[in-house]
Amino acid sequence: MDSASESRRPERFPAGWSFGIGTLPHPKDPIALMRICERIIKGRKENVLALAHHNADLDAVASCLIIKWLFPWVRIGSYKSISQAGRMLLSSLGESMEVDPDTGSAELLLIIDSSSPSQVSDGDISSWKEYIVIDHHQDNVNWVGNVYRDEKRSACVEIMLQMAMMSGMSLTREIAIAGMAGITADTGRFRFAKAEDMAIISFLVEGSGVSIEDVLSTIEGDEYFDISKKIAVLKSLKRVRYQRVQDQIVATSTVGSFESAAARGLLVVGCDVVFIGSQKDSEMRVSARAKPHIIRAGMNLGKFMEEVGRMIGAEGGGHDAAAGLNGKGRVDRVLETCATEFSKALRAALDKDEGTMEPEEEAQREEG
Ligand SMILES: [Mn+2]
Repeated sequence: MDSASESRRPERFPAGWSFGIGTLPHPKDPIALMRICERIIKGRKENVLALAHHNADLDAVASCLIIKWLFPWVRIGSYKSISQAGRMLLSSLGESMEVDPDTGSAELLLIIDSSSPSQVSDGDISSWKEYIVIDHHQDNVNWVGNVYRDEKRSACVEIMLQMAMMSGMSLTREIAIAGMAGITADTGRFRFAKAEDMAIISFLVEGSGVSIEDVLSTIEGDEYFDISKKIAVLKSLKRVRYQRVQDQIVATSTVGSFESAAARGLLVVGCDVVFIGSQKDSEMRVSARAKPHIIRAGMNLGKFMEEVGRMIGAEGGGHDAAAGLNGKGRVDRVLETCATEFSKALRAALDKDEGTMEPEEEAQREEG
């Protein structure tokens, strides 16, 4: 889309923005957010760096981009790596982002979408001169100092949109695409979206002329064109092993890479909980995903993976429906432990719901 879409901008957003129902929700703390904008503006002759978390996802990349468009002197970067989807968004917008930028030289760091120092550093931030955290995670309690946290926002990029509006920047096609990409990703493609998120999307679509398809094709393009990802998902289907717990399927499989794409694939075809492993020499890694009804039954994958990690001497943790584990060892054994222990716990949780005991289900196999 080009200037043609500009002319479609509705007149009721003469400045391109407005706070309120159907547009942008009011900032949690407008004064604090304005102060952050002022601090960045004061730093226009300084070395200012917006830093996103390890393997920066769409929300983190989109948030950094909006900051950069708002305040062009801000450098943007990501700790260690940028996710595949994040890289696709960058290339589709003709933008780039530094990987592992030098943080010691920055006079001001803006920490984006990161709930703890370990997500943006090796844990030692003593060389940082000044930093401001802008985040939306509920568990963001690990920072000391200047933190702007709005846990009501489904995506960090929604806070950046509020900053853009406050700063008087007009809504551009690029801002709309970045905003929609961040929200689409962090709401699980709208599965967990709240009315406010949909109102923001609606506002962005109406105000910019960008379509949802423009955004989805940008962020889903890898599913059409990344042949190694497609093959990884197919291999994970071929290698699946599963056990039944009442009416639920607990599955494991292995891939060489693209664990999360494989996990998503297995959930789509009918598994309720999946553990996807990969092995590189003596290092193993497991990604776990569960459907929402498993969480509602009282299960928490983050806590579960943390416990398994403790049992086998590995690092585990994450969120309730998406978690991971990594360390040394044989991934097939770890997957077996995950499936057996999770099934046991799930059975107990479901029995508690039902008040009855089901007979043990035998593990079933389907090996390709
Ligand atoms: Mn986020």
